[in-house]
Amino acid sequence: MRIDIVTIFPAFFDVLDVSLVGKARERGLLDVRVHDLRDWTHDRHRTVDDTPYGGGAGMVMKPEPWGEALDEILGDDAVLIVPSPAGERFTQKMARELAQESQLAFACGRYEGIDQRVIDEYSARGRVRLVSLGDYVLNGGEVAAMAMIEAVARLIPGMVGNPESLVEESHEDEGLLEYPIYTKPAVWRDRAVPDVLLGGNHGAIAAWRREQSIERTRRHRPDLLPDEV
Ligand code: 6GU
Repeated sequence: MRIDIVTIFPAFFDVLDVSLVGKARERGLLDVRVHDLRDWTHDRHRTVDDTPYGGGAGMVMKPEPWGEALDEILGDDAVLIVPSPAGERFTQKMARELAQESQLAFACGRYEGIDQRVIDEYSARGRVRLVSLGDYVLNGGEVAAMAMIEAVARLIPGMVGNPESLVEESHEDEGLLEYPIYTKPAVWRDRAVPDVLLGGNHGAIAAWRREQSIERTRRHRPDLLPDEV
C-alpha cells in the first residue's frame, strides 16, 4: 500500500519511522511519502491560507496549493482522506475497508479547514472521505491522520505476526469491548489474578471473559451493546 500525506508540518510524521509502521516500511508492505504543502506555493512567503469569504474567525487554506499537490500525488485508484471534525466517524470497519486499498492520501488541514472547492473537485474526480476521529477538536489533521494510518497499517495482510491477535480485540469480536487481561505473577501487591484464569478450564475461561466483555461494554460503551446480550 502507498500512503501519501500532505501537510504544512511534515515533522509530525517523523515517528512513522519507528514502531509497526516503520517495520512495514522496511519490509516493503508500506510506501509512506510525506509532502510539504508549501512546496506547491509560488510566492515568497509560501502562503497557504487566507481570510474566509463571508467573514468569521480564523483562516482558511487556499485551494491552489492543494490542487497542484493533489494533481501530482493522486493516482487513479487513490482514496483521498480529509481529516476533519465535520467528517464521518472513523471506525474499525472503515480501517478494514481502507486496508484493502492500493493508495491512501491524507490531506491534513490546519486553521479552520481547507477551501470546500478542493473537496468538491476531487470528489468529482475520484473517491474522497471526510473523516473524524470523534467528538472533540484537534488543531489540525496531522494527529488524526497518524491515528488512522496506524489503525489501517496493522490490518495490511502480512503486518501482524499473529493474525488471531487482530480478531480477539475490542471492536473486532461481536462489537464488545475487550475483557481484562493478566500475566505473571499470580499475586501482585496482594492483588490476585482471578481464579478462573488459573484453572485451565477453557470453557469456564471463555464464559468468564465474555461476561467481563459484556460488563465493560455496559459500563463504558452502552451504545455498543448488541440487543442479544
Ligand atoms: Cl479528523 N480533525 C480535527 N482537526 N479534529 C478532530 C478530528 C479530526 N477528529 C476529531 N477531532
